[in-house]
Amino acid sequence: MHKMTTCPYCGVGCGVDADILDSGSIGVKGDKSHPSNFGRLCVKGSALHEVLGADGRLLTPLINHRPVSWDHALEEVSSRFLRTISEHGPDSVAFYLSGQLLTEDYYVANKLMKGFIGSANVDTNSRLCMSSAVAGYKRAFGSDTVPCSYEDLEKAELLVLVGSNAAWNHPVLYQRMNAAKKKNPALNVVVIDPRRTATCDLADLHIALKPSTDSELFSGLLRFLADSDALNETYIDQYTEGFEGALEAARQQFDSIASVAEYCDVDEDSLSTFYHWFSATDKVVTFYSQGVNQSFSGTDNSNAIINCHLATGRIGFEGAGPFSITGQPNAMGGREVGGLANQLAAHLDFSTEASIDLVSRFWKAPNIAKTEGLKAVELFQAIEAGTVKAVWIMGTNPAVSLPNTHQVTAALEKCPLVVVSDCMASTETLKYADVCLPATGWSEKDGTVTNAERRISRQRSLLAPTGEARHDWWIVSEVAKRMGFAEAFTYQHPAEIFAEHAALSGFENEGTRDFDISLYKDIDIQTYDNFKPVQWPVTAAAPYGTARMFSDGRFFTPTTRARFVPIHTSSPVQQVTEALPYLLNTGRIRDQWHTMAVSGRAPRLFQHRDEPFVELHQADAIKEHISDGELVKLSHPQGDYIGRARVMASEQRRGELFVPMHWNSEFSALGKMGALLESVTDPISGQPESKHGRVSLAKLNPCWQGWLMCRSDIELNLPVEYWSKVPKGDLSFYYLADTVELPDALAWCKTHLGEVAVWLEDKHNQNFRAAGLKGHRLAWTFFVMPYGEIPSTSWLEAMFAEANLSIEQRRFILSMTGCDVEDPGAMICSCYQVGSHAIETAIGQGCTSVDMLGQQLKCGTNCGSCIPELNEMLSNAVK
Ligand SMILES: Nc1nc2c(c(=O)[nH]1)N[C@H]1C(S)=C(S)[C@@H](COP(=O)(O)OP(=O)(O)OC[C@H]3O[C@@H](n4cnc5c(=O)[nH]c(N)nc54)[C@H](O)[C@@H]3O)O[C@H]1N2
Ligand SMILES: Nc1nc2c(c(=O)[nH]1)N[C@H]1C(S)=C(S)[C@@H](COP(=O)(O)OP(=O)(O)OC[C@H]3O[C@@H](n4cnc5c(=O)[nH]c(N)nc54)[C@H](O)[C@@H]3O)O[C@H]1N2
Ligand code: SF4
Ligand SMILES: [Mo]
Repeated sequence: MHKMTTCPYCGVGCGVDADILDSGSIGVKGDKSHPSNFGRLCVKGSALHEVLGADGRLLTPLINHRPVSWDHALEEVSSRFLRTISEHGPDSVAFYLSGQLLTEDYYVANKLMKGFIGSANVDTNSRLCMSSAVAGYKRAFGSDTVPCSYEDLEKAELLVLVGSNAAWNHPVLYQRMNAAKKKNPALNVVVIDPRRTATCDLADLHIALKPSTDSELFSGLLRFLADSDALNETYIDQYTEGFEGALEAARQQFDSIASVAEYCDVDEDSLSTFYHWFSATDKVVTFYSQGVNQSFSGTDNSNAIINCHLATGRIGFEGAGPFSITGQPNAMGGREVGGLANQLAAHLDFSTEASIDLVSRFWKAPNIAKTEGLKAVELFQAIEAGTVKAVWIMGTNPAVSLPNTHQVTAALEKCPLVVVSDCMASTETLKYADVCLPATGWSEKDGTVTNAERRISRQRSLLAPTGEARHDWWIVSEVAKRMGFAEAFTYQHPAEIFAEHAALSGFENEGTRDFDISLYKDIDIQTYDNFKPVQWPVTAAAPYGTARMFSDGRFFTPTTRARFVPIHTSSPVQQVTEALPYLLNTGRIRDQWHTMAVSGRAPRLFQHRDEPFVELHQADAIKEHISDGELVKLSHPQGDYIGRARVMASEQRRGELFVPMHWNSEFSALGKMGALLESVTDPISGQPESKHGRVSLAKLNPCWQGWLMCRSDIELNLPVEYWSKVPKGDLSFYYLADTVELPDALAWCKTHLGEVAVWLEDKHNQNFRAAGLKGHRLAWTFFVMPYGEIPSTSWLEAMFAEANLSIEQRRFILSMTGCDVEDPGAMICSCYQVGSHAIETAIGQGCTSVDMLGQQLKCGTNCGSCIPELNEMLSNAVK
């Protein structure tokens, strides 16, 4: 049976056509009818069926890590929340939510805390993600409105990608941009990013600016537009206010392109080309993401961009607009329900008595919160300070993803009550939970999500919940009932919650608020089940939704005019020092999702990058005596990080390092980058400065390194300085290294791995090899090698598959020969499992284009995420 649903990873929100098989498993492909992806899926979306199943799931509620009944768990949560509130007031409790919850889950949690408990201490991981973009839109438009549609990316004649690595992080949109560029060669693409990323493959111009100089770069553009007669005076006069102030501020900052170029440390000609393109092109979309948001000046960065669009009137028509792209599948839905601590509900906030009164009457909630609550970083500080005494974390892993994770874990350790709702059994945050609640995950959940273009789609339930997992909205409603709010939380089906959310959006709205989906205020279950993707607002006047906002030049400010914001120069707080001389940039890789709780279950998703790493410029590598592939340590007084060096010729600026945000103590000894970042936030939005840390860098110099392959059910406690785990189905592979000698490898094996069946030691060459058996099958293999040598492992996996290992095969394991499984190299095309070695061979044999490689090896012909890398390999071969 086929059901249409939505991918739970990124904010592109691709439609998925799920085939529910009789075996209880599912097959996935892109939903051809979904207007966001038209049948395409990227590698993460195509691997969705590989992350299902009961393995690793949280299966029952736990109190103090021991299984209890649901009744018991719900009673515990509600009674302890009630007690805390009665002793210390409503602001002594908090919820910390996630852009990965469904709108219905989010709505219910927000309603309980803000409406009934009477505190606005509800914040979300979107604080770390979108809050600067929200604040920027609100300052400019009076509302948190994303004006554009994906279609605009295709209709544009100039696409400016700022702080976005869309090739890896919004792959299906990147493919749409790529296709648009092929169709319209006049389309210019500019990428503004300190790193040369895979996205630059599409770029006609890459501006590798000094980190955190974006607002200055766009202020420089505003001044240039004014000086080159490229302003849209009519638009400015009719539809905006505050232009003179913004221009004056820009003029105070810079007097020439040269001065901007010097400030941003970029080539003047490139900057000038960009400025000229921008001023000469009407259809411009500026597409911006975390390089803009995760900054001390994230809100100003947004407004500096929006200022340029308003000054040229490039908003509200096809192919134009300032387009902040959301990251999580339902970041936008969270904004709709008011999931941030400075929002109330349905795009209403705490700024007027009237809006508080409106929501209070709608919810019939006399005890409604009256003022803003604590934002994520402040919230965990308040927990540590003891003012917040009970926290419920749902669908996020703050022990990894917040800055200064030591502070976060210290706070959780101290907090009298930590409740965590998660689908998975093992995350860093769950370790600190007093109560763990098993939530249903993708394929089980049922509700709606809103993607980056305001398009609401259904996530449909395909399979029965695993174990005793329950829907998040159900869990929250049950707690609410037990807290004495039964009347307001009687929901039996997500459709009822959606209908209420829709009704609130239209309640006394009369066109005063952008978010209005009141057409659905009476939606029934059947219509909800047949729901087709649609872009809000959806009202009686716009029953098929709204692709583009602000076409009429009217905004949601008191004067209906859009506001220019004067931008002043600002510097990041985490400046490098003599002791911490390297700037730390953090971000994403192609095949992993955040803290790997879910994507870390699919071995295929480790084939592209399988260890924490540090990317650095070759000049810095030479200076620090670091070679490519060696282990390096990053240090900060708050904590350390160990990863493998990836020495870059020119992709990385000098003095700057890039590390992935994904690894954590579930997957590596010291791979958690949040440990290195300080709790610095944008003063307006409260979003952390996650792209601008400071660290020292040194080579690790281990005395030995080894690798371990074992069956995943073996319990391990590895007392080594560096380990990193690569899941391989029912096997786990570990990289190991230590700066402390391993005097007796055999004894080490016996202590940490169990009985040794065969072993071999060559002290002279520092080689040690051993294996353990379970019956006639391999249980583990452990190899110690001189530092620097990392042989391929694929042949070993074949040995583990043998049910009856012959004596000869045991010998092969020790000699590491005799196996004919070929090493594929780094997995470039995850869809068709094409490794770098096959691609290099094909290039050597005469393939000169991505198309030729695709014809011969199929690589790049499914999701296309690897095309930038294929191009890079082709151009390296030419060199
Ligand atoms: N594969 C994958 N895809 C994802 C996710 C994932 O975990 N994995 N997560 C999703 C989520 S929640 C989000 S929010 C999005 C994020 O999507 P992106 O914003 O594209 O992701 P990042 O890699 O965090 O950062 C983007 C770029 O910002 C650049 N940057 C750093 N500092 C600056 C600066 O000062 N100025 C400029 N202009 N650029 C800078 C970085 O070098 C980086 O290349 O991705 C979504 N998609
Ligand atoms: N240094 C640095 N830090 C960053 C970033 C960065 O670029 N650099 N990016 C930031 C950004 S943009 C983001 S969005 C955050 C992401 O950071 P997190 O939100 O902490 O990351 P996830 O790993 O996605 O955590 C989601 C958790 O929710 C669980 N889960 C999934 N679905 C459900 C569900 O339906 N219900 C429940 N109850 N649980 C569920 C998963 O198992 C997982 O444990 O990280 C932020 N932190
Ligand atoms: S681009 Fe990939 S991860 Fe994002 S929604 Fe589409 S399939 Fe999912
Ligand atoms: Mo995000």
